[in-house]
Amino acid sequence: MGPLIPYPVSVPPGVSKLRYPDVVKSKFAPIAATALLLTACSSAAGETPGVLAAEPWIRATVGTEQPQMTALFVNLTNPSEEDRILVSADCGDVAGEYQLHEMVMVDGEMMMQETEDGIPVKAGQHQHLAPGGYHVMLMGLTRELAAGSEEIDCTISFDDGQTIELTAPVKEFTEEQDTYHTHAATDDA
Ligand SMILES: [Cu+2]
Repeated sequence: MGPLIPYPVSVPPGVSKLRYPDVVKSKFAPIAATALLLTACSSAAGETPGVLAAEPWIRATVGTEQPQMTALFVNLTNPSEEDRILVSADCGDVAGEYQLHEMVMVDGEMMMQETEDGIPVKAGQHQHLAPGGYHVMLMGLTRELAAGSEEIDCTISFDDGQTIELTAPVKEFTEEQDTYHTHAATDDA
C-alpha cells in the first residue's frame, strides 16, 4: 500500500457519481463486438471465458500539472461465473513504475492510492477503469505524451493467469468519455 497521492486529473463535477450498468446484459454484446483493439488470451474450448477489455486509452500529459505521471483506462467485462482480479499492468519503458490505483476521499479531496488487492472484476459484471475511479497508474514517465501522438502497447494480467494485450491511444481527457458512459447507463436503464 503506497502513500496517498493528490489526484492529478481534473474531474468534472458529478463524474464520480455516475452509475454504470453493473450486470452484463445482452445489450452489451454489440458494444463489445466493436472493441477489436484487444486480443484476449485465448483459452481452449470448454474453459471458462476470460475477461474482455475494450476502449483502452492513456491520458495525455502535455500541459498537465504532473506530467511525470498518467493513467491507463480501460473497460473490463467478466462474462464468466467466477470473480477475477486485475493484478498487474505493464506498458513497457514509457513508465518506470506501474501501480493499480483506487480513489479515496480524504477531507473532501479526491486522493488516490495503490490498491491492496488489485482491482476486482466480479463475475458477470463490468469494471470501468475511468477518470475518478480505478485506474492503472503510470509513474516516472520517460517521455512526454501528447494527445494523438502514439499508441502504447500494454499488457494487463489477472489472478487466474489470463493476460490481455491492449493498444492504448494517447488521448486528452474530455467530457466525451463521460458522455459515452452517461448514454450507456441511460440506455441500459
Ligand atoms: Cu493513480
